[in-house]
Amino acid sequence: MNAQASVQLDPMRIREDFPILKRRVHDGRPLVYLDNAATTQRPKQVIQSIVQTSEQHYANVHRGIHTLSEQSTDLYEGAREKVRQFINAAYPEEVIFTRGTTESINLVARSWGDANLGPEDEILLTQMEHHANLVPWFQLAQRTGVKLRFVPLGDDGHLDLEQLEQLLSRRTRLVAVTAMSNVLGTVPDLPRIIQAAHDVGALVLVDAAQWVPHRPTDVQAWGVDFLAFSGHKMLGPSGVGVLYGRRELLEQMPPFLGGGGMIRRVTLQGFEPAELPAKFEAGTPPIVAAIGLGVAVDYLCQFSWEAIHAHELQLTRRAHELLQQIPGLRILGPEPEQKGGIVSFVFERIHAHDVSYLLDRYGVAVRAGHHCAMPLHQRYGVPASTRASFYIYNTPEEVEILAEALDQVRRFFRQ
Ligand code: 7TS
Repeated sequence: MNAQASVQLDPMRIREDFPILKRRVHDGRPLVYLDNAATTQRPKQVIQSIVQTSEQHYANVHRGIHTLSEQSTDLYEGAREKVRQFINAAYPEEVIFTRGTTESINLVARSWGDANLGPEDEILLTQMEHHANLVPWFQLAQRTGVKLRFVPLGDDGHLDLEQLEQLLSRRTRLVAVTAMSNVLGTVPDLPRIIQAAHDVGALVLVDAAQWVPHRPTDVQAWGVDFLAFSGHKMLGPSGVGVLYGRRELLEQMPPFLGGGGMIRRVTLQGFEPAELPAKFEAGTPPIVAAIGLGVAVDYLCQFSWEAIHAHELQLTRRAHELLQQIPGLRILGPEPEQKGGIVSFVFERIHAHDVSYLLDRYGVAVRAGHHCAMPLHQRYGVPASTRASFYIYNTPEEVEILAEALDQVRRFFRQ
């Protein structure tokens, strides 16, 4: 992180780097992009990297002994090193490039889970997980008989950590938890969870899809065993993500996908897997996207985490202040100080899809539905919610446009 980085973000200057934010939608209305928890936009530095790699350096990696292949391999491995520093992993081979958070979690479930777990074992999850951190474990349970347990959410949108401590036992082999809820924005007390899990000998997987783009990540300081995140939620390209795993664990785990690139030797009798990280990167990887992710990391590193957090908190506070004044609107989850830049809400008698459809007419892009967290919505007795989520390029004026548009939606449905 740049020690000289200014303490305050200047979203107007940042917006200059994002060509898409100049777009207009519906009768020339300026785009108000508040769907950042789904995916973020890319700065021109990342877009240029995609173009430049494609125009100048593109070839397959780790294969050809020719100039372009060496250049693309250097750029690809350079991106791995940038990601290593970004999350403070001890070794570059602990950074596995995947297609995204979903694939990273499936990799752990298939590889570590299938090899190590059985009917006597338990995995502890929470009621606020994204389906990407639920379904792979359900599938693992179907294959191996492992039992799943769930930490409940309180009415306030926080995890019940006393319950968590009671649910932990010597049978618990893994605790898999999100670092930030994609619906409520809730930030659980990870140090306490990691400590409690390790105390009973369980490993910890952190779903950091919503965390890594917004807050500092230090896998060594946390002592986390696995961490998963996606490039497209942190200004990078889609189609690339990361699985961080502690080296000793990854070394012991069998490969997930088989094919080219992940082997040392193949005969007609079988195969020997390659060393890390190649063992987990079968087939041609997302070369251009991974290099673009490295550029997104560089881009983010020009800001301090304090400045990013302060900016998102300012927007979230303003959103709470304005939205709470709208009759019939209820915000789900914790207060702004206790969560990330995510504001999900329900409107009495108006379906989230209608809200989102009408907001779009005002140029405002939000997400509506269950946000791939159906059990969380079941917990609060609502089928769906509408979600506004903020990032470094959003402005207080955009939050005001959201609030005004929501008031129009309310009036429209009152008629
Ligand atoms: N985990 C969390 C906490 C997420 O928010 C998401 C994506 C994923 C995992 C899956 O990431 P992917 O890159 O593999 O798709 N969340 C959302 C969302 O909230 N709206 O669209 C995607």
